[in-house]
Amino acid sequence: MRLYVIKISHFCERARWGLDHQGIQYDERAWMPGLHVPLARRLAKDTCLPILATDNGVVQGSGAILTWARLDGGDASLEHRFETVIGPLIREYFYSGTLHDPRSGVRDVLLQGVSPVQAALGRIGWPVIRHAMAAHMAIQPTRLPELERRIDDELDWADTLLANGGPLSRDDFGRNSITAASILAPLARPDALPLHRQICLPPDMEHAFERWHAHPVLHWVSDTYAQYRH
Ligand SMILES: N[C@@H](CCC(=O)N[C@@H](CS)C(=O)NCC(=O)O)C(=O)O
Repeated sequence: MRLYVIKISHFCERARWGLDHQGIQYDERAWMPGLHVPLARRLAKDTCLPILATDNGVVQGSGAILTWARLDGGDASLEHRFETVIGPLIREYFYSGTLHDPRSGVRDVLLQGVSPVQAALGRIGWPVIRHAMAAHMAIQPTRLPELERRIDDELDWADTLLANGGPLSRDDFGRNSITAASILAPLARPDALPLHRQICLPPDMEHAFERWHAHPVLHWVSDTYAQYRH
């Protein structure tokens, strides 16, 4: 079995963690952003990663992969919010602060783990890739304050979710915890995901990270990684 990923993607981490948690063996193949579009289309219906290729066909998308791995117990509204609101929001925030800046190191992080040919193509084609990514996700440094405010709201919501002891509970580790912890991981930067620490963020973003550090849900993410992600 093979899991196709963009290494730093939090959606790919969600699928990877689910498979690991279920004790499913696979090998991982990293693709560079941009080239993943034609490569994914050759395998599956959509251009999205992660894709899991099994003996019986392909499974595309982190939620579908968790379901395929029989990781049940997901709360539909929690998953919907993390998949369609919080996940994309965090991604846009990261790229808005880093894609345009060669000092951020984001290019090298995005090329980690890809084949030497893809890495060479990625370095040569970076101006085009960067441009295409920015256009595809409406990435602009001027959006940072707006995105930061929206992340504030989502972290408040996630704090409340955790405090209420509903689908996200400190005492119950499973699909909901894997979903929330992996999607929020870029903000908590746990030790288990060193790539996130390799990106150099502008000072305004680092200030936001310091502020966010006070959110109980991000402590919970770090604790959950330390306890369950080996
Ligand atoms: N809802 C999907 C989202 C996956 C997603 O957005 N993957 C990104 C990588 S972070 C991707 O493949 N982006 C490229 C594209 O959509 O063409 C999931 O949970 O798997």
